[in-house]
This record gives sequence, C-alpha cells and structure tokens, in this order.
Amino acid sequence: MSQAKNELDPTERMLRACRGESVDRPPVWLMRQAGRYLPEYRQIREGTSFLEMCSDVDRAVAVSLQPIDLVGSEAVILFSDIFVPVLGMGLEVEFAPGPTLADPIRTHAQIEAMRQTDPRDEVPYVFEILRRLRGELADRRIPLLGFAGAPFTLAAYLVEGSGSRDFATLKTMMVREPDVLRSLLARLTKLTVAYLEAQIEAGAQVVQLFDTWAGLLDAESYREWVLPVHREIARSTRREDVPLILYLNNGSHLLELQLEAGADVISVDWRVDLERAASLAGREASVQGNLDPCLLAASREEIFSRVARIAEQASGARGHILNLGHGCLPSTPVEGVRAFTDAARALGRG
Ligand code: 1CP
Repeated sequence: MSQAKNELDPTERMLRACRGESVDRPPVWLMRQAGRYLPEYRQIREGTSFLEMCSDVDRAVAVSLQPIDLVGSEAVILFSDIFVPVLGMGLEVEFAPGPTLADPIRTHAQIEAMRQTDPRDEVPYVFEILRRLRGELADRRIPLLGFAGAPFTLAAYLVEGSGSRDFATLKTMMVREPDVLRSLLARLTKLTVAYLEAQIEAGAQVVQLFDTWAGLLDAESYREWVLPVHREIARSTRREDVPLILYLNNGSHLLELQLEAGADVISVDWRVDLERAASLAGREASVQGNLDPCLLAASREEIFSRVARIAEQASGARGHILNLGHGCLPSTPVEGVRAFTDAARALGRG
C-alpha cells in the first residue's frame, strides 16, 4: 500500500492544487452541493424558509456537512447565500426561490441609505457557522470554503429587483446613470472585502468569489466595470495561505481578463476550453471546473469518461480542481453526483 502513503489529505490536496503545487490527483467538490437535489437537505429544510435556514446555525452546519458522506465531496462550502451580507445593509431581500426585492435600488438616495456596518455585527451567524464547521472538519482534514457574491452580480439583482435573462435595467443604468451604478459597486466592494476578511478570520481556508452575471458583458465593458472591482477584492483579501477562487459564468470571451484580477484560481463553465484556459493561466493561476451540471444525469460510465477527459484537458494547468461549470440543480440525480466524485478518486488510481 505504498500508494496510500503518498495520498494527500483533502485539505493539503485542495490547498496545493490552488497554489499550483504537485498533487496525487485533482481535489473535487461541487458548486451548490448542499441543496434541494438531496432528500436529506429537503428533510431538514422542511417547513423552514431559506433565510431562516441560513441563520439557524445548527441546521446550516448540518446541511453544509451533508455532501461529504452523502455524495463524497472533499470540501465543504458554507451553507448560506450571496445575499446574506446584503441583509446587513438594511435591504429587504426575499427568496422565491431566487432573490427578489420589492424596492429595487435605482437612485443615489437609496445607495446613501444603505448601512455601512461590520458584517460581524450584522450577520454574526455566518461566522458562527464557519467556526463550528472548522471544528467539525478538523479531524477529517476536509477543507472549509467561504464565499461571497461579486459586486457586479449582487448589483445585477439589486437593480433589477430579481433574476433576469438579460438584466436590461442594469445595462441601461450602465449607459444612462453610470454614477449611480459606480457608487453602488463601490459600496458593495467595501462590503465584500469586509465580509471575506471576516470569513477568513472565522476559519475559511479558501474563499470563492461568484460573478455569475459578469459574462453578460463584452470585454470592454467588463474591463471598465468589473475588472477593477475584482482586482480590489483580490488585493485586499488575498492572504498567503488563503487562496481566492474567481468564478465567472458564461465568460469564455473574458478568460484573459478573468486572469488579470490576480486570483489564485479561475473557475470556468463548460463552454470554456480547459486546454486554452490552462495555457493562458500558465504559472499564474490554477483552474477549476468544468462539467455541465446537466451531464450528471448521464450514466456512471459516461460521467467517468467525461471526468477523465476534463482531467486530461486540464493536465497542462499548474493546478486543477474538479468541479461543475455551474451549480447542482434541484433535479440533479444524487447518483450522478456520487459518480462524479468517485471519478475524481479513480483518477488517483489510474
Ligand atoms: O429553496 C431553497 O432551498 C433555496 C435555494 C437556494 C440555495 C440552496 C438559494 C436561493 N441559495 C442557495 C445556497 C447557495 N447559493 C450557496 C450554498 C452553498 C453551496 O454551494 O452548496 C451558494 C454558494 C449560493 C450562491 C449564489 N446564490 C449565487 C452564485 C452562484 C450561482 O449559482 O450562480 C447566486 C447567483 C445566488 C442567487 C440565488 N439564491 C438562490 C437562488 C435560487 C439563486 C439564483 C437565482 C437566479 O438564478 O437568478
């Protein structure tokens, strides 16, 4: 069993892959791994609103841990939502099931009225959940991930008032009232930096910034509106020992700019050619991704062969973290998720 001796524990494997150091095989976890596709999640969630779940420390800890044993995930992501810190600014956000606002943010006066306070005081349960999780995970050597929504994605919902196909209200604001959007992004950037710092202090070993909607922009607009925000967050929150992962959805046309932020890892969706991503990233960044979550409905054999292909395509990267290109869907089959993490472990035996 000499191979077992060389096996890294999941925390080492994850941190080393983020930094681009050699590993035995890619680490594996899934975006939205703690959610409605799991019957055990639905059971704990029963009769409780999503926001209540996020602030109920016992239940949030329990559902965060579920994917380790139920589907073999090798990292835990805090159960919460990108809109939780926004609640601390005094905004009223409801979930139906995505975030909605009765009063979308469209004016300077509304932005001025947003409270600028310490997330540690406003949403203390987030940090309590992280501290508890870190304690629970110590013996198993499973890494703990924190996360935040990137300001552009938060602003997209805040301005629009809900999710949208094209976020036309937001894009109209970019050309008609750029100063309003600029000051909203500045507020959200400050919040995000403070929020991620507090998560790191509470025990997050890796943090991921989700910019789900930045891919709506062309490269020029992205360079103007999004890149400086990512750079500021990377500069302010990056620690030697806490890697930052930057996720874009629908961003294959933005890869070069995604790399300019200075994150340790770029996370990409299935539209991105991983070989190209790996070659552009070079020694500067590792890559994370990128199976289409819908393909988790395929047979176990098909999932194994897709994963092997992804690993092959990413083999030129300085580090690769196996993940989906976007989150698990409520309809994702549990056995597909299990096949996905088993396929990662099989890479180490190949
Ligand atoms: O009914 C339910 O159970 C609520 C569904 C749900 C869940 C399980 C929402 C509402 N959020 C979450 C958890 C969540 N959201 C996590 C938990 C950790 C994990 O990954 O297991 C994370 C990291 C998020 C992040 C998030 N929320 C993003 C960024 C990543 C992504 O998926 O693109 C975004 C855009 C949101 C907004 C949001 N919150 C909830 C929904 C359904 C949505 C998406 C709405 C839309 O598509 O417009």
